[in-house]
Amino acid sequence: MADFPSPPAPVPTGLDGFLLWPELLTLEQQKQIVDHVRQAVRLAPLYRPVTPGGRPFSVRMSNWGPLGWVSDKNGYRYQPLHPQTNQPWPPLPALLLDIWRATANHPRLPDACLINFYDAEARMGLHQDKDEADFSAPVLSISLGDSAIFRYAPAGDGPSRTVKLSSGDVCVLGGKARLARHGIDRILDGTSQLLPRGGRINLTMRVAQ
Ligand code: MD3
Ligand code: FE
Repeated sequence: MADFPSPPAPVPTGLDGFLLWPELLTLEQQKQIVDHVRQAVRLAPLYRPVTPGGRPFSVRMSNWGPLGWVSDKNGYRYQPLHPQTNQPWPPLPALLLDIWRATANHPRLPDACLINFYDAEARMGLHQDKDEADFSAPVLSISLGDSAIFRYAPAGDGPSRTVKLSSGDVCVLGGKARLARHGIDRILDGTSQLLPRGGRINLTMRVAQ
């Protein structure tokens, strides 16, 4: 069931369509989601993709859902199978779908959720999410564990800004923000006790197809 309350007003971000709810998730919900991530990565292990140019990502990844985002020498795409196990990705947990229904304000449910794991040294360069078929659907992001410095800039020209994303924060990137340039400058090591061995998990739900 849609067992997730309506969120309060999001905080201002200076970018139309970038909705941010700091600490929307309770500690209990965060622990539940971490538990789901542990189960997922037992079946669909975190792995380190390489860029089409052959450079390994510093972030390790897995996915939930009928489709998962992958990158290799052939490019970026969504595919139904884990590239190393050749097994389907595990199904999206109901709690995550409930969070989507409560915040995304979109008629479709996500068919993909990328699981990103950052150790203290991992980064993600400025990029746009353009591998999805329909940009009218938003992307929803959940941050867990150590805080991160998130950088974002308008789709075309314009200066970038940064905001700290902390454990339990939820953001929705829709409308004009859907094609915003964005990335992770750095992880703030030791800022959360949620993950016993530290690091940061980011989950991004998407309508891929
Ligand atoms: C802005 N992940 O997986 S989440 C990614 O924290 C990605 O792991 C980052 O960028 C992370 O592609 C940022 C916040 C986010 C997600 C999707 C967006 C910001 C976005 C899509 C459009 C604009
Ligand atoms: Fe992205």
